[in-house]
Amino acid sequence: MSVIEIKVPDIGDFSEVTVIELLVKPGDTVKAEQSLITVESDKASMEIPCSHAGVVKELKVALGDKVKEGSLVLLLDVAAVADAAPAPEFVAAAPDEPVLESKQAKAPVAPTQVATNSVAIAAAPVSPAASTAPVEVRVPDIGDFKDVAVIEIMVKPGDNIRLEQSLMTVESDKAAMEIPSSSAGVLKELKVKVGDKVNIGDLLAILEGVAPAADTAPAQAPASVAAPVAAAAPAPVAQAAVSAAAVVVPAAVLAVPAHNPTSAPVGLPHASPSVRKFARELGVPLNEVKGSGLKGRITDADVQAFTRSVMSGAIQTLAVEAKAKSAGAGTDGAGLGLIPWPKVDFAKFGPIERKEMSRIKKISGANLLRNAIMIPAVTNHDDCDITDLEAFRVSTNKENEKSGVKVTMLAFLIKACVAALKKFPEFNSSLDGDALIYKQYYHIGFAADTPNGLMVPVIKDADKKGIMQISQEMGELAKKARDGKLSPAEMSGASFTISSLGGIGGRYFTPIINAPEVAILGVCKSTIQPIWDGKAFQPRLMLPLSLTWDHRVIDGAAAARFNVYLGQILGDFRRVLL
Ligand code: CAO
Repeated sequence: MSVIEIKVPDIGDFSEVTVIELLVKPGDTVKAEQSLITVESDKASMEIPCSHAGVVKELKVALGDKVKEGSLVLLLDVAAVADAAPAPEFVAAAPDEPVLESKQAKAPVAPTQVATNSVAIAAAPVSPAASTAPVEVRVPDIGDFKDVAVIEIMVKPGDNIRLEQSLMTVESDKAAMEIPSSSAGVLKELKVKVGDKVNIGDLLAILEGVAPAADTAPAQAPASVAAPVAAAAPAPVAQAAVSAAAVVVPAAVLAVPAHNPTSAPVGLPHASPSVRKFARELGVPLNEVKGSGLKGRITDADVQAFTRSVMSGAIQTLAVEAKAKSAGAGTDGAGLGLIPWPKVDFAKFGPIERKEMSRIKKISGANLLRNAIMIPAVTNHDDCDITDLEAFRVSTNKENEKSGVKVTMLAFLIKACVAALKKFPEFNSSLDGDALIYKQYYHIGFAADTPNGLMVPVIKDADKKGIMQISQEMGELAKKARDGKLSPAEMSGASFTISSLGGIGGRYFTPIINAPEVAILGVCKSTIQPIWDGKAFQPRLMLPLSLTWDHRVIDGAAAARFNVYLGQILGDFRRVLL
C-alpha cells in the first residue's frame, strides 16, 4: 500500500472556502482528475479534482469545514490502482486558465469556476511528428461553460496556423475566450461558423501539414513541474469582463459581493452565497427561481433571467401574487409592486429589426439596474478652471512627443481624485452592513467605451504612480479593453471610478455608481467660458464635473467639498504636493 495525501491546490484569491459537497467516500476508486469535493467561497464554487488515481482511504474533511490551499482533503492509496493504470505525468496549469484538450493531450476537468495552479493539470502531450495527416482541433476544456456561442472567427481555410494562434472567440454569459490552435499547420476546413453553439470536445477545424515537433511541447514534461501550460496545451484566454473565475464580470458592471458572514441555512434553495446576495439585492425570491446549474444549482444567470422575465411581464401572475401578499403588510421594496414592462408590437408602426444585445451589455444592464435602484444616489455638478493645467498638459505632450505616451486630462483627474479621496476617505469606502470599509489603497477605475460595451479597467495604486506612468497604463488598458483582451484582474479592485466623456462632448451627466464603490466622477468636455474675475470677464477653460455619491455614506456637504477641493487641485496642481 502506498498512501499519499491529496491537498487543496492553489485556489486563487480565496483564503478560506467552505466544503459544501463530498463527491467521494472511503473505498471509492477515483481516477486522476476526478472531482473529490465542492468548495464554495462568497464568489465561486469549485470542484477540487484528484491529482492521482487511487482508492480513497480516508476523508479528512467534512461538510461545512473551512479549507484553504494546502489543507488535507483525503488519503489516497495509489498502489491499489498502480498496476491497472500508472499515474500520468502532470504539468501545472497557469492560474485561471482552463486547459486545452487536444488529440495529443487529454486535459483534466478544471475546477468548476476557478482554475487552479497545481490541480488543474494536464497530462503531458506527446509531440506530434512532422506529418501531413489531417489533425482535428476541438474545443478544449473551457471550464463550466456549456453551449458557448462562436462570436468571431479569426482564420480562414488556407491560412497558415501557428501553434496556439487564436482561431476564434467564443462567448458565454460569463466570459469571452479565444480558442487557440492545438497544432500548427494549414487550415483545411472550418467546422463551425459565427453563431454556432459549441461545447467541450466539439470539432472546430481540420489542419493539414502539421508542424514538426519543435513547435510543440516536449514529449515528457517532468512530473509536477510548473511548466507554462501553453507549451503543452494552449489555454483559452479569458477576456471580457466577466469574472470568469467565478464572478469575472466587468468591474464596471458587477459589484464584487460584499462580505456575507452568514452561512446558508439548511433548506434554502441550492445557490452560492454570492448568488443569494445578488438575488436579495434584486429582491428576487430564490425559491421561485429554477436552477440551471449542476444539480439544479441556481446561478447568477438564473437570477438575471428571472428578473428579465418579471420585467417583461412574462410572469405577471407572480408579481400580482407578490403584490397581493404584501398588501396590508406594507411594501418592503422586495416585491417593488411595479406594473409590468410595456409589451409593444413595434412592427405595427413600421419596419423593425431585432438584434440580441452582447453578453456584456446584458450583464452590465442587470448590474446597472441593481445599482440604480438600490443606491440612493445624488449627483453634484460643478465646473473647475483647468486653463493652466491644460497649458501644462499640452507643453508636456510636446516635450515628450518622442516617448509615444500621450497625456490626457484623465491622467491628471486620476491623480487629483486620489488627493481628494485621501482628504475625504469616505469616498474611498464601501458599505458592509452597518459598517464602512475604508480602503487604504487607491485603485482608480476608468470607464472605457468599447465595441462590446462599457468596460472599466483599473489603474492600481494610482497614488504611487506619476502622470506619465498613469497615462501609459491607461493607454495600454484602454487598448486591451477595446480589443476585448482585459484580464479579470485588470478590471477588479477599483475603489473609485471616473467616467470621462471629455473626448466626446456634452456638459453634465449622472453616472451610476459602480457598487460596492460609493461614488463616481463623471467628466465632460472642457470649454472656454467667460469667467468674472472681479473686474472683467476672462476666457477660462472650464471642465464640467458630475459627482454621483451614495447618500447612505456621504452627505451633500461632503460631496460639495469634494468637488470644490478637486477643482482647487485641478486649478493649481501644485496643491497635490501639499
Ligand atoms: N475636455 C476636452 N477635451 C478632452 C477631455 C476633456 N475633458 N478629455 C479628453 N479630451 C480630448 C483629449 O485631449 C483628446 O484630444 P486630442 O486627440 O486632440 O489629443 C481627445 O479628447 C480624445 O481623448 P480620449 O478619449 O482618447 O482620451 P481620454 O484619456 O480622455 O479617455 C478613455 C480615454 C478610454 C476613457 C475614452 O477613450 C473613453 O472610452 N471614454 C468613454 C467613457 C464612457 O463611455 N463613459 C460613459 C460611461 S456611462 O455609460
